[in-house]
Amino acid sequence: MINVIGLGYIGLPTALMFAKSGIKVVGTDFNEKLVNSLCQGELTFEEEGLEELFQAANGNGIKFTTEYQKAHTYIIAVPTPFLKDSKKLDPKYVISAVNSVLDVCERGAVLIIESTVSPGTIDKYIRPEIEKRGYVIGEDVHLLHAPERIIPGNMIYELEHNSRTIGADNEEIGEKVKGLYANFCKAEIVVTDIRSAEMSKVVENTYRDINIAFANELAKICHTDNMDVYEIIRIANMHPRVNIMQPGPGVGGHCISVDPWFLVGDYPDLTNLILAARKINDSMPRHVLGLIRDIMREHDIKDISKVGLYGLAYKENVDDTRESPTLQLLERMDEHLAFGVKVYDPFVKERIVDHQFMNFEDFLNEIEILVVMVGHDHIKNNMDLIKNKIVLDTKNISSFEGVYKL
Ligand code: SAJ
Repeated sequence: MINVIGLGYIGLPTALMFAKSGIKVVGTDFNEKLVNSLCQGELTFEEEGLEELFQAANGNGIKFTTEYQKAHTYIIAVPTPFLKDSKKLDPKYVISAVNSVLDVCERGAVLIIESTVSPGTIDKYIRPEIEKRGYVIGEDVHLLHAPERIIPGNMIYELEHNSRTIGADNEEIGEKVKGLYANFCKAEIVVTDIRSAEMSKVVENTYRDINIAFANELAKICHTDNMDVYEIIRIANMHPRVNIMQPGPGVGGHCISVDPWFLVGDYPDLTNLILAARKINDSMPRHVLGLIRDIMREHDIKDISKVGLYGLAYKENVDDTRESPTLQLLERMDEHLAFGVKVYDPFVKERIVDHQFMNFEDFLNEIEILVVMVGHDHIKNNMDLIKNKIVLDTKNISSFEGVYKL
């Protein structure tokens, strides 16, 4: 039996995949409301293919509870909050989950940490927690790190098709856990040591952050001299060894905008490029604000409440708003300017900011300038409704006459 700890964006789909493949699974989360919803057959977030997977797992008897289970294998997928001031990871939830597992687990239990952690976290914080109880790692408890790699919006596909990394202290246990994941993962599974697994995960996200920062810097250069950054990237990418990503209003989410800081924090003298990329991406909401001001000036619009931001999620077709560029933009707007700016996101059903609309048409009726911050399919399918607005499209999803871009 596998006890999956943490039933959020990563833990839940992972638990469901194991259950679908026929393994007995119990999912544990300390959030009672979440557990109750799952027990009643209700999902708590949207994701392509999740509903079908949920039904298949329920059919195979998956259980959800707030209690830790006596099990042989544990997968820990709890949040790893980012401390904004120190730019460091806070391992408190992982530590607490490990301790709760140790309270109930069988001797020889396998403890797999899937949460992304900064390189060195497992040696520094997790091993000591286990050892201080008198357990011998590798005998009483096996400790592994199998960082998740799936992308919100395509999680279910990627769970099956992305390669995985298993960090283990020895090859034998690494191979065993590889066999476990092979129940649903059809791609290559690499066994390595724990530190390399921690580091490679953070490196992957840092690479993406740097690539996006390059695109964003190009957008700023092109804007200055009236060049079309999208056309330039499109042409450059036709070169067989060039693959530049797309500029945008900023980099959000809990991964790409967070993980590079772990390297900057631990190696401040060696991370000039990584830090520069972070700063460029973090500067984008301010850049968008500058563009909004220019457009207001050009059209002689003085009232910021005539501006509407479309999209609160951190990217297209998800409801996750963590570190979202729109929230960053709202934070950066000085209070006078922010007063009254309108916001709408079809995926975000709870009111989380002032002047947030729940209905698209009501939102459109109130504004003159529409700023596309997120390229949800919803707006792509409603282009006709926005054509009579002044549109600043930061996601390059439209092609009609007069639209402003980055
Ligand atoms: N973005 C751009 N331009 C692009 C692509 C993305 O500005 O060309 C922006 C998005 O709009 C968003 C941010 O970057 O605000 C991050 O989105 P994303 O789609 O690049 O990545 P995440 O954060 O959803 O997921 C990433 C993935 N990592 C990599 O692709 C290397 C995913 O595979 C990881 O599992 C995930 O981080 C994680 O949990 O670490």
